[in-house]
Amino acid sequence: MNLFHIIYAGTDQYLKRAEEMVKKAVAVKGTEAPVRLPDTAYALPVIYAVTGEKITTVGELEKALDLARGFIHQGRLLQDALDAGTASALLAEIIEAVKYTLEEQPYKAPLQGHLTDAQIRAFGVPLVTQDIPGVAVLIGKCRDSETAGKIVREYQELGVLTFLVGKIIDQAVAEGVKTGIDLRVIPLGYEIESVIHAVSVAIRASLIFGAVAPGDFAAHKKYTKERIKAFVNVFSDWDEKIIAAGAAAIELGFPAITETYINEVPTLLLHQPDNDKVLATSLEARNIKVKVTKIDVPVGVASAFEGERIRKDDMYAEFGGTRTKAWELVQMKAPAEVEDHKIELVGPDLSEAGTVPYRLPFAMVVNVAGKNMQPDFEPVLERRLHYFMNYTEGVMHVGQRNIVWLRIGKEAYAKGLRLRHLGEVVYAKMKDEFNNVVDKCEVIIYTDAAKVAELEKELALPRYAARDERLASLVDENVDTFYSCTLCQSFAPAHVCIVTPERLGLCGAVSWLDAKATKELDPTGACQPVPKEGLEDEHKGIWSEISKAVEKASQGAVSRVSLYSILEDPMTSCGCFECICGIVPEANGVVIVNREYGAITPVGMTFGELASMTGGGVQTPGFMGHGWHFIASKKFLRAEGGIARIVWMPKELKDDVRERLDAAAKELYGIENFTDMICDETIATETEGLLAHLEAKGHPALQMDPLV
Ligand code: SF4
Ligand code: NI
Ligand code: CU1
Repeated sequence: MNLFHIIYAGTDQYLKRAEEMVKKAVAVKGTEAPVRLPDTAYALPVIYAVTGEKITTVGELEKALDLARGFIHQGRLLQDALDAGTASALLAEIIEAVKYTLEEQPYKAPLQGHLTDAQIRAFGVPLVTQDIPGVAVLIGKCRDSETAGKIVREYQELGVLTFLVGKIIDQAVAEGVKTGIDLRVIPLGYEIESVIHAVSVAIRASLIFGAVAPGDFAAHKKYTKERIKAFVNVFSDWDEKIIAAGAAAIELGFPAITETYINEVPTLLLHQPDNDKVLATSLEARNIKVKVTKIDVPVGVASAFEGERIRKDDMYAEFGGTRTKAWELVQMKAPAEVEDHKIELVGPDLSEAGTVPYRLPFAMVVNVAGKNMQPDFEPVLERRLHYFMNYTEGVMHVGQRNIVWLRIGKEAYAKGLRLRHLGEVVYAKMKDEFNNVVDKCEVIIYTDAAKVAELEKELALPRYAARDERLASLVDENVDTFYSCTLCQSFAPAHVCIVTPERLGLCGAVSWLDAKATKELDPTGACQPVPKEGLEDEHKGIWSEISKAVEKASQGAVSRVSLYSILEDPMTSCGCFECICGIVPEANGVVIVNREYGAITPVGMTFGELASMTGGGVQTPGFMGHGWHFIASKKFLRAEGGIARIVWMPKELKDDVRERLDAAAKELYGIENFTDMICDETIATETEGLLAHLEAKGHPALQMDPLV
């Protein structure tokens, strides 16, 4: 069988359909109508990355067709099948874009179709921490549903981000596989063209995190091949279009593994007829190593279950929320006081429920000991409890400290889950993730109402208070060491975060204490101490030793950093920031937008568009990615006048930061209720309305020195 001919036959089919779709779009919408995939700043991202052309109107789709024809032509001349693969990708994107142009939402749940920039950015942290060790694209129809369910579930339990295309979607759903972006199993669509939405994720990673220039296709291919550990599995029968799509994947460096024999190309196109081995073959082809800790519990434990929700009707038991007391605490103890792997329950277990849902008070006390353990690490370990319990299938955990809210599903109870198992999970994960710090660990769970209340008063509350005191004293002035974090360099090769007590990493996941603990866990790892020496400008946050550390860690890409400025040598961004801040010259201030907010802002851009102005470890004065927690800091934009420059934020973000922001504004400027002076989308999303609000409220930014 001639692979070249198969691929070209597939490409011709894409071309024919794309031509028809464009014709239809012109007839229905006219050439001037906008053509746009939702919530991306990169137009039709694959076409943009490959050719540098931003296709924005229906009329321009003709040009896009020509670009694809160019690849077909070139491939025929050069006898290069991969060019046909690239053409197929461009054509599939045209077809999908027309679907979104003709119809507001062409994909209905559980189908996902196109992913937004914000959704891709949110994958940043789990990708760098290897929580997501790889990306699988499963195409076609398995020989039976049982096999499909088993394979998809196996990927899910390893945390692999799994995209489904074709009949395998129904098969997986029929087997009870839980799907959705939060659960890392994403059904894209039934038609093969929908596979482009997975390609688009990889390509946008290259644009967003890699800061690779649009049009530099060679550099994009290098990026996807080296940094995105993706691969394709084709099940059962294939057709020409599937193989052409496979060629596109191979061109990006993603191997394709097929169940039916087509042909074999070493390391790129592999044949694996045994369904039981497809996972191992795939991981090996991409050199993906997964760490599995076997935990003796009757349900799955995997990071992919973190996003699982337990609805009221599916709930077997509930702790905390508003109905009962629930709290958790990790405390350091002397080695002699901790009995390793002791799991104890004080009070009734789930099986003693009279009625369902069973509501009980809850407390979890985790005692740890180790020679490298420090009291400063207690909150770092404690915050992980949320994740460990959430990773447990059928368990939902919200909150922390004494505002914990826990739900356990009926299905999990039926499978045999009991409270002791939560202790097992926490024990195993603590020992695994903090192996260098935790030598011994014991877990005691209380459901006895009197005990829960008594220990909260005597043990937990004083401990929280002592920690709060320590945290309040943790300001940049009071430490002599900051930390660099280079975790995101696996995706954004030149990016370095400098983490200080008041400025946490832009991902929001790495505080100064986290960085300190990470250094202890992995002395030569991603977080390294940087001495706060060589003061150049205290107000703007410039130290020569810190600039030097950034220069070294960024391999010379950035040589000077000012920690408290957005205009002068600002800190770089990788792309996974929680919030983006950008200046509005008209209002003499800045807007801040969180990733969850999808609509337009007064600078005329959405989160995604603002976010696309910076990233990939490049310094972009006027734009700054940052963590949510940094907003109310006295160091936020201090060089430009501080938090008084904030003129607009989405309502939800305002409400989240209000308490701390108001307190900071009162202390810095003597202003009461500062957050109310800040505009939001319920008041205005254009500059006139914004200015009117600022004037009516007497917002301080209007009186400040010109920002630019
Ligand atoms: Fe990435 Fe910075 Fe977060 Fe480290 S602190 S994980 S480099 S965003
Ligand atoms: Ni869960
Ligand atoms: Cu990042």
